[in-house]
Amino acid sequence: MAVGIFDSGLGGLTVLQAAEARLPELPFVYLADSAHAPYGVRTADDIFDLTCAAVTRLFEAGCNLVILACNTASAAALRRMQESWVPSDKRVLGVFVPLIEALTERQWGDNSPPREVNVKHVALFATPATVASRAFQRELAFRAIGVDVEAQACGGVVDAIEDGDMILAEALVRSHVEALQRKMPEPDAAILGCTHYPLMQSSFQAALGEEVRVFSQAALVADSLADYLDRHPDMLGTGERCFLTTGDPRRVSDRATQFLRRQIVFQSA
Ligand code: NHL
Repeated sequence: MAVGIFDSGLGGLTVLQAAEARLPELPFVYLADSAHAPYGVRTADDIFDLTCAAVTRLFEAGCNLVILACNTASAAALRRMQESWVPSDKRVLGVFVPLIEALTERQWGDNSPPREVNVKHVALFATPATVASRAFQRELAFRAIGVDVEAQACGGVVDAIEDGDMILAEALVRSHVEALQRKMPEPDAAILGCTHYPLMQSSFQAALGEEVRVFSQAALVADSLADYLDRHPDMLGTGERCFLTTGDPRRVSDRATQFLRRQIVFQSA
């Protein structure tokens, strides 16, 4: 049995790379819904339908555990899927809980009541759909009290990164950080809540200032996955590794090979 890793595109490969560093033997199936990306500007219903279709494909490929590496899918679809859709012998996990556990210094799966934590002012940078869902604030409220969250939808940043225009991406990051600072002058932590933003981590850090702690998902999600598999070894077996896409496999393989700087071959989902 392999672990399924889902993203709307290739940004989730950063999570896969961190998971492989942590668990070198991990069998996985990575699915990129390239035909329907970007998700970040879609409606919640649309994101729910697309994510269910993609996760169904990963179940069919033999995955009993699926990680939504996509923040937008985690924000707009995960809770609804868990409540009404995921079969009882399967698990679907998202990226927000690991981020929030790190932010609030909680152990994995600590379900004790919400309590006061060290961070008070948190800036969230994400896609418009993630910001509109308010999923981050809802998940945080289950775990912490007295934390003020200001969310900034970072329009244009993913498109600039996808186009390889890093100068534009950096200028946009600066302007989104300034917009956030007008609402919250002194955040003590910042969450990079989108698969693509870790690529701009140093620009976010520079614009926010060195004293702001910046959390980004790849390593945190990989640590949570390793913890989860320690506790549920039955979820893991042997299996192959493969990359699937709903888009054009040749084009997606070329982009992925550039992105990870190693040969990646996608097959048609
Ligand atoms: C993913 C794929 C794209 C393909 C072409 C243009 C822009 C793209 C933007 C993204 C970003 C992605 C999304 O689907 O919006 C971000 C999402 N994975 C997230 O919120 O983590």
